[in-house]
Amino acid sequence: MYEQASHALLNEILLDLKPEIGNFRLRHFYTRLGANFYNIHSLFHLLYGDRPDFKEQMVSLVETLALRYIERAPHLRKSDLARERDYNWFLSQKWVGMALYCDRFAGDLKGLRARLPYLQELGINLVHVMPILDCPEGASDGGYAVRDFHRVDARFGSNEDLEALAATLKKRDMLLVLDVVVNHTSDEHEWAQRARMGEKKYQDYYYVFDNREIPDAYEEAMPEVFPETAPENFTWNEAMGKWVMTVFNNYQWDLNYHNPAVLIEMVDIILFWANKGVDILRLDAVAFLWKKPGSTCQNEREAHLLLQLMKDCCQVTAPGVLFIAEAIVSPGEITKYFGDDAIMAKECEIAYNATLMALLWDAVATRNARLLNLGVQHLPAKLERATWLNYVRCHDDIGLGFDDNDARLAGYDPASHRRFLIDYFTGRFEGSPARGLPFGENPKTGDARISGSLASLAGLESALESGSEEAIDTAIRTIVLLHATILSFGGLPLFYYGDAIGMLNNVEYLADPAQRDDNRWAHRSRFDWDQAQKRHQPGTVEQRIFGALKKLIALRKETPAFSDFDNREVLATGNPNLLALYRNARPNARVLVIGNFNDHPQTLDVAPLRVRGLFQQDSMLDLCTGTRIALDDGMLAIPPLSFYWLTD
Ligand code: OTU
Repeated sequence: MYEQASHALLNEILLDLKPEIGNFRLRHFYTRLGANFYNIHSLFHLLYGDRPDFKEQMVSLVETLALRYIERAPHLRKSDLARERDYNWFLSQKWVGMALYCDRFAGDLKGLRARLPYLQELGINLVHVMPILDCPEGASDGGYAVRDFHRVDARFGSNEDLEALAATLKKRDMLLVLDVVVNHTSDEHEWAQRARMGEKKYQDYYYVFDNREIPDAYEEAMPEVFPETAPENFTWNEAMGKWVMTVFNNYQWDLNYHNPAVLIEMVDIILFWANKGVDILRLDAVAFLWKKPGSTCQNEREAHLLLQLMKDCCQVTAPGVLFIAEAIVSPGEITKYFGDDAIMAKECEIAYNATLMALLWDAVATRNARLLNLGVQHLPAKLERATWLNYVRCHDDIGLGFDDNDARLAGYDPASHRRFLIDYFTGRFEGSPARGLPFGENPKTGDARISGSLASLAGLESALESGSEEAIDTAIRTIVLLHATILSFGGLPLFYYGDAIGMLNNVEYLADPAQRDDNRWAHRSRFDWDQAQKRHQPGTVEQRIFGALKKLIALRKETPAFSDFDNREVLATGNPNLLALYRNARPNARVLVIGNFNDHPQTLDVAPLRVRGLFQQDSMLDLCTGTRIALDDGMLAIPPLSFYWLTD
């Protein structure tokens, strides 16, 4: 695409826009459109250039951007400008997040507003409210089967309640994260209903086929996401008399982005929520956006082009709004969702660090950090203005998505090691204290994933049952160590509601027909406010966990070395039980993070670290305890399942 041709087209489009658009003062809009148009046009052309209605579709896209810009409230435009100026604002160590279900945590959106003091007490200043858009009654995949993208589900409140929440959060310097489910809709969405009624326009919004010919071709290479509950990737729709692609559950219809109208609708939806005051949008299942027979239909180049396009469009209308990529894929693929320089432009500023999450659980099960060290060392470099969303636990199952080569380097056979981890966390492994559940077991491939709450996986449930003080202590240490790692790693730490008070698995879901086949509900319990009260009673499990995490969060926020400016180095320690991270900010602000993942005390020979200027004296200050940790004959001792944040 030539820049000149691009400019000429922009001028034509501007003349074609609806007259009401011209009447507004669109100064920043035009500047931003000018700056991004070449990319937008090129990407749109790559995807849709061979269509006869290409230009009309371009006009419709630009119109969408303009209309949503006109609607954007003055205070949001102001925040856009401020964030454009301070464009690395989200890399700061000051942000600490939590993901929660507003109903399960606080009843509804109004209730959530009333519960903000709990989050603030812990130090949380970024809230990911799990899906709240209108969904059918009954099974809706935890809100990921959306019926109306423009409306908050009445069960949680109204759009006004959400705006009120956004305003309250803003006043408290807290950020709001919401989901946009870009890959699919509920089969009760208006588009699906109209498709079912035979409207061709809406059948073209989905992957719809008359017979099995193309579906069969697709199936040859497509894996199954939910093999137990939703095997295969197509569902027969009787009313329509056609097959429709349903990669996730059979009631979740995959949107067809080969159709530009779908992309334009989705850009409009993204901007709609941006205009409601949402700071960050979590784009669900982005790896799946583009389907092509013969491919796995994940991580396709076009999926990246679509995300670049969404980002560039957002830059024009709501540049202060960030995207989180939810791409639970292999380590080498995840970083591409930041935007690969090789293609065209940036994609998502933030991406789930599913690799670190899996590696941390590996360290818990093996009681060593061998694979963790390798995996972290080999984490692909990312763009500068991009950051990891680091988490230990979320609402989904745990997939063991570390790299096979790293597993081999650590001395494991990847398949049997994964088998061991599944056995360990589901309690099938003799002596394992973990109480997880197997999720998505696929006899065809041998794959499986893991459900269960963080505390139950870390051994707290079995420890409390046995009443063994030692086992309880081990579980609590494990929980705190895992969180200490995500807090000091570099990136945005995202806690999961319930984990800060050690909530265990919950079996209530088994009584609900809409949930009982999906054991991810075991770790999506109703938040127990009575249990939470115990966080103020010294000596309780809740207080031991909550108190420790609260302190660590406060320390993180005070420690500039924990911001994410690619200032992390993994140091070789010679001890496979330790993970040592050198967080290098200004010379005197650097921090040496050392975690011991073993249940026995470990020692570290600090001689090799002296070349980095560390341990010039025979002690260093541990930020967590405020005490100086002294060497013993050149050796640093680290107690079982614990960590230091050492500074000069
Ligand atoms: C996402 O999940 C959501 O987080 C899940 O809760 C939804 O069920 C799913 O999308 C469908 O909307 O697509 O890119 O391994 O990690 O389904 C990854 C299971 C996803 C999840 C996977 C994930």
